[in-house]
Amino acid sequence: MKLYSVSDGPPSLACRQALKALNIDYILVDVNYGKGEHMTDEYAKLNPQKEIPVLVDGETVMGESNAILQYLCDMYDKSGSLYPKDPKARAVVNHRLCFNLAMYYRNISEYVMAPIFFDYERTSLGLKKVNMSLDVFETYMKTLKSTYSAGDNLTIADFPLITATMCLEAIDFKLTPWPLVEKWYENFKIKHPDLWEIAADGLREIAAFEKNPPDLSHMDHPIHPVRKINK
Ligand SMILES: N[C@@H](CCC(=O)N[C@@H](CS)C(=O)NCC(=O)O)C(=O)O
Repeated sequence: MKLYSVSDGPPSLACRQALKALNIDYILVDVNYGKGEHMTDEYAKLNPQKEIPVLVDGETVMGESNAILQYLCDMYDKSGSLYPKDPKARAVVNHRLCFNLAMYYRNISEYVMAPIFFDYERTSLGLKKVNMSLDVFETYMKTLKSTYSAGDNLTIADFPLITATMCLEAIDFKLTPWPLVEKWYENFKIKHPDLWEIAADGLREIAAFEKNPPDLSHMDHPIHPVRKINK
C-alpha cells in the first residue's frame, strides 16, 4: 500500500493517523507541494483533482481523505472500533466527517492555510466563519457529552477534526472560548501521543511557515494567486 501525502497537509496527516492506528504497513510517498509535484499529468492519473492525499492499494486508487479513512477501516479494521458498524453510531462518524469537510476544515483552511501559502489576507469574514465553525463544533460536543467527537471512543472522525484544529494552534489561535473543543483536543494529545505526533510534525511546519512564509513565486497555480517576492 502507498500513501501520497504532503507533510503539512491536514487531510494527509489524518490518513497517516488512521494507518498508524490500524497498524498497517505502507509506503509513504512524500509529495513536494512547493515543487508542484501534485500538479503534473502523471499525478492527475492518480487523482484527477490534483490534490493530496492519494491512497494506492492494489487496484484501488483514490483521493479524498474521508473516503480513504472509510475504506481503510472497512477493509482492515476487523474490530470496527474506529468506524462502528452499528448504523446509528456510524451515522455520527459520517456526520462529523462531512461537517469537517464541508464546514470546519474548509473555513480553517481558507483562514489559516491559504494566506500562508498564497496571496490572500486573513479577513474579518474569514475569522467569522472560523468562529462560527467552532461554535457549531462546541454545540456538537455539548449535545453528545462525549470524550471524542463522535462518541465515547476514538473514531476516524477525530483524525481530520484534530488535524484541522492543529492548524489553529499553529497560528496561536486560542480555543479558550470553546472549552469542550479545547478539552477534546487536549485529551487526544494525552491519550494518543503517537497519533498526535503525526499531527505535531505538521503543526511545527505550519507554525514555521506562519513566521516565514514559503516562497512559491515560481509556482504557476491554476487557482490561487501566488505571492510575488521581491528579491
Ligand atoms: N477534499 C480533499 C482535500 C485535499 C486537499 O485540499 N489537499 C491539498 C493539500 S493539503 C491540496 O492538494 N491542494 C491542491 C493545491 O492546493 O494545489 C481531501 O480531503 O483529501
